[in-house]
Amino acid sequence: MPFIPKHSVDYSLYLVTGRDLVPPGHDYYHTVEEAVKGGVTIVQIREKKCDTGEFIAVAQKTKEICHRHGIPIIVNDRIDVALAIGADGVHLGQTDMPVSIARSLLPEGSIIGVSCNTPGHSQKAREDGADYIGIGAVWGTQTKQLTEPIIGVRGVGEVLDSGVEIKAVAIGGITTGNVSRTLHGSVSVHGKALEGVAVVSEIMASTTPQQVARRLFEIVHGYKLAP
Ligand code: TZP
Ligand code: MG
Repeated sequence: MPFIPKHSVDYSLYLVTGRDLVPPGHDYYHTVEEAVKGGVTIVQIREKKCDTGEFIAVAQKTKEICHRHGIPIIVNDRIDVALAIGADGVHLGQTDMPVSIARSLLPEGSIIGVSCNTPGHSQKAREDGADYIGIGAVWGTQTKQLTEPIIGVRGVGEVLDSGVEIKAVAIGGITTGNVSRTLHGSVSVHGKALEGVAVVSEIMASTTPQQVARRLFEIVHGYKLAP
């Protein structure tokens, strides 16, 4: 059974890790902990360049930080790693394991998120029983080699509408400078809004991750109180 009950998960500020982005002289675990102290509400561990043993070791230590602060940890792509460390859930791309199979393998109560880029994706994620969706890329990003077009805030609104009951975060190029525009501009024609934003480099590459996370959280929180 995951540590964090899924009904209580707050998607306001979703940190996706990027170990290689941490500035020289700064420590990855310290960056994550500082960001959590600043207001990150959920963490996804994303490792594209290491072997399974290292992934598990880094994920385990990252989980300990998250759980010490009472927030969930989600593993990108790898169900086996999620099971190995007792994560709260997994995040799946469009070409990863189908939601139904992931659900059957993971403990009851696990969180499953899906990356969505089109209204068809979010409709399917909802039908498949995903818990949340990540929509993007909303802006240009250096962090990931994109295989799909950048969809902008208008595109995010369209994807939001089709997956209407699922909680959603936007991802891709989100910074303290554009987070407000991202939230306001993404509201769909039917009034569906984002639950939060997911960021990688704005926090991971910062020399002051706690301050950056706090600023992002304040903006998201302010928006949710008075949209
Ligand atoms: N999926 C879509 S864009 C992206 C992912 C994982 C990377 C976002 O990184 P950043 O640094 O917040 O632009
Ligand atoms: Mg993937």
